[in-house]
Amino acid sequence: MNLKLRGLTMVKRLFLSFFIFYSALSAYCEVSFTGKSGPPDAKMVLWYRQPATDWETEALPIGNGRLGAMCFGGVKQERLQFNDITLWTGNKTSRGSYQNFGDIYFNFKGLTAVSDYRRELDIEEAIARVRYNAGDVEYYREYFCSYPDNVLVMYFNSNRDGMLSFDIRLDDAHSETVSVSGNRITMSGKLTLLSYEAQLIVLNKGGTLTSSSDRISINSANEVTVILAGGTDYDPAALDYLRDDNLHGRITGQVDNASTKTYSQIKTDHVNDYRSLFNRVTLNLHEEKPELPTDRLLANYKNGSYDPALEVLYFQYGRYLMLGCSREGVALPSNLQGLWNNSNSPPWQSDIHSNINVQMNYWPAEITNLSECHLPYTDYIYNEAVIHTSWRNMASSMGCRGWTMRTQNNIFAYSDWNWNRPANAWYCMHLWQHYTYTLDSVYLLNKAYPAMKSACEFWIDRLITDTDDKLVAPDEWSPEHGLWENGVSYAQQLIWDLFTSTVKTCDILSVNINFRDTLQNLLNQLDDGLRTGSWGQLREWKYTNDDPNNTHRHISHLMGLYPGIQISPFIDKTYSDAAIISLNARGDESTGWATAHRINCWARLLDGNRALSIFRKYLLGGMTLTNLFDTHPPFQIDGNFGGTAGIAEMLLQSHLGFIHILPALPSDWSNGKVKGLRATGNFVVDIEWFNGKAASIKIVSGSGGLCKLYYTLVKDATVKDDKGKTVSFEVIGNNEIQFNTKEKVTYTISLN
Ligand code: FUC
Repeated sequence: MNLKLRGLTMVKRLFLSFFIFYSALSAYCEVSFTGKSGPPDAKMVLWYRQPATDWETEALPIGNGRLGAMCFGGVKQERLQFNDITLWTGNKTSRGSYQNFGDIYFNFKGLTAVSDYRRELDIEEAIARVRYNAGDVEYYREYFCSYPDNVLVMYFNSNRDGMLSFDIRLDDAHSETVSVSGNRITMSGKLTLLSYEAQLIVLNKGGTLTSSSDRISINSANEVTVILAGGTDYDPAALDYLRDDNLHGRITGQVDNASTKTYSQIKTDHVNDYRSLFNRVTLNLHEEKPELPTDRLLANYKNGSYDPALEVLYFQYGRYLMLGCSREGVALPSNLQGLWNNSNSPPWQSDIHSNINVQMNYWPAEITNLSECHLPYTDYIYNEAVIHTSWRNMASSMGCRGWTMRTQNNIFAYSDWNWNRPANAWYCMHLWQHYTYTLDSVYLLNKAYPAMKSACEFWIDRLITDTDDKLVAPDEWSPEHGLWENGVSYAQQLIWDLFTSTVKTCDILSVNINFRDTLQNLLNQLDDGLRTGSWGQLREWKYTNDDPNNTHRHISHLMGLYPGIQISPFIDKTYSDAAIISLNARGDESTGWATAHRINCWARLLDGNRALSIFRKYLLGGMTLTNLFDTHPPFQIDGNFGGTAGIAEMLLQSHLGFIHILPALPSDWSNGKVKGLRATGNFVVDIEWFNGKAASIKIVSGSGGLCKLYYTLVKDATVKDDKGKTVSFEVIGNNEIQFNTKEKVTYTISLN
């Protein structure tokens, strides 16, 4: 009896599981897929032979620095989930979280079988595409977020007239009312503080357009363009964070303006704008264009088939993502997910996380020649440190001038979780770095220096004299583990960096000489956070002993190695050797961003093979999803940016004031060419190398001035200007020369 019952239950269970499985697949299986599409024409492209079913791992991101979307490429139903980087709940007194904006759904009529399906993300043009055949009709779509027009554009076409029939719906992620009027769908609502609105407009050529209460229907059109604008009333510089304008009027204007242009005009303007930044850098590792779709390429890579084509694509994808979530004019840095988020309660609120994550998002900005993309972060720092009061109030709550913060931060300067006081110095590293690459002294004076000076004042008031007579930051932490104590290496190294760069700033600007001298005196007495320990390691704490078996993801005591400038084999091998011991003990395997930090550290230690092996095994080959998003897990974009920076750092370094060519070239990349990387001093550098040796170097001088160049036996090189005239140089050593440059002149250095 019992057995019989159990038997029946099992049959029922089997039936039920089959039913659930079948229902889950039915959305996908309603359409049959046949044929195998070949690769797209573009070289820098992610492509797949099936639609995305999962947002996090498969959908493809597009963005213009403020507005972004994730594209699924469904055949029966297309979905674009979209975001605006300012759409947050919370306010000045509550954390809130970064929000999903909504979804745009397209339901296609009458399609049951398609062949040669392909969806792609062309990162040469920043356009996502979908194409397939149904019967004898070829369908194609294009999606992009235009920076010049500030809209999301979705375009549908086919090779025969009258073949496009579908419904369009707009879903608000906050279930507010959506209204349809003619060819326009509008949604709007209010969160804790901010109001938001999105509008889309549908423009069809041929066929008919009808609308009902919740959708717009297109029947038998030849071509359809859908334009969406969305935004909030957030203003990063206003004291109440609210923009004093008519949100509805602004969004209406954006959609209307864009819809006066033809699709091809909007697209041309978008592509020209995007290319003017993206095309500055090319990397060539003698790779061949892959015949395999990106998911297959990645699966093979994870099994040890290290195709350099995927490595180059990953490098450029980091630059693409930077352009997608951080563009000039938006004074908000990219968050933990850049700007792509499908949840109203995302992990860590998808916040501005101050103890490595937001900084890592900007590691590739200068070196990969996207300096303008650094500005949303530097503007944000200026606004919060100088204009607003929250960060300054946190400092004054400790009896200090200046500004500081905690670890988790929303876009209204609300800050919570553990104190991260030294983040002020780390943020200032970015302010200073932007200057060292651009030599923009107006920016240095007006934007960087006020925030840097104020951060110094915080530490002037906060530092105490330790038992060894050194100045230390009291009661600090090494993110994110261990005890709170005085003189933690993380804090000391960052304060050293802040004081050092601020002294240089005063010298460059010839301002506040007394303040400069005070800082210099403090610097002389400051504990610089560098000391070796009993097992040869670089100590993480001044008092607590380091555990050689500690494999924590954070390596906060190596700030001075990367991204800082304090630890280098060129400066003092005692500390760079100790850093090697610490890094070995921590291990290569970690979470997404943490592997990226290790890659950059090994590059700074001039060990390209180690850097590449971590990249291959643990970042690209470990913590990378099918859509090439980095996973912590879950998806967190910092690792993408850290990975891109790491590759650049293997090919060029200039943080010590000289341009070091191929400082950490891995032996597996023995032949290659990189064009357009940037060095400090406002130089742009191209390098071509064969058999592991640089053959020719081109340097464009952006501002004139002395160019110091470091490379094996560079003393035997010849240097010519762009008229072919030999340029004389001074030999500093076998491997280092220096020569004067003129603004906008290109120098060619030939090595024997
Ligand atoms: C840092 C890390 C965590 C996570 C969080 C968003 O605090 O330690 O692992 O990445 O940021």
